[in-house]
Order: sequence, then C-alpha cells, then structure tokens
Amino acid sequence: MKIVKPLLIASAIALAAGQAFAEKSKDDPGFNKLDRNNDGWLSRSEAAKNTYLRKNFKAADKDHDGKLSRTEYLELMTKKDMSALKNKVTGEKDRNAATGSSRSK
Ligand SMILES: [Ca+2]
Ligand SMILES: [Ca+2]
Repeated sequence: MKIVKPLLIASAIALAAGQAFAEKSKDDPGFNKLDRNNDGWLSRSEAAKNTYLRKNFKAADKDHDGKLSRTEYLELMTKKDMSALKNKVTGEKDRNAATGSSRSK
C-alpha cells in the first residue's frame, strides 16, 4: 500500500495550490493595478497598497533602487505563494501550535 501516500500528498498539493491561487486573486490586486502611474515600476507608496509587499519591500528590492520591477514583484509573490502552499501541505502552523506536545513522542 506504499502507493497510497504519494497519491494523498499529490492531491493535497493540488488542493492547496487551488486554494492558494484563489486567495491570491483576492489578496493581491496584481502588478498592473498596483502600478498606478503605469511606469512599469512599483514605488514604495504604490507597493504599500499590498500589505505583504509593504512588509517585504526591502527584501524584494533586490537591486536596491528603491522601486520594484515586475520581476522583483513576481519573485516576491511567488515566494509568498510557495510558502503559503508549504504551510498548507505540511501543516506548518499546526505543528508550531503543537510544539509543546511534540516532545512526548
Ligand atoms: Ca509606478
Ligand atoms: Ca528594484
């Protein structure tokens, strides 16, 4: 019955991915919407419309020019999606919450 587990994981990932994409469209207005003056860059004040971008602006601004290119933006949002996905699949949050009891194993 070894085949059962990978199948379960695969479907869990597919499910979580679906959820992550659904949430993405809700939380994230997208680069074009954020770029209000349509110059192809997100300034700090434009990025501030997205809470996650505001918090991670410095980390996302890889070349430190004080604005985010589309690539920098996409890299950050992909990272966000992947970590959200990982949390869902591995139950990261649940495990953190139950850290105290994990010692009894
Ligand atoms: Ca702009
Ligand atoms: Ca930049």
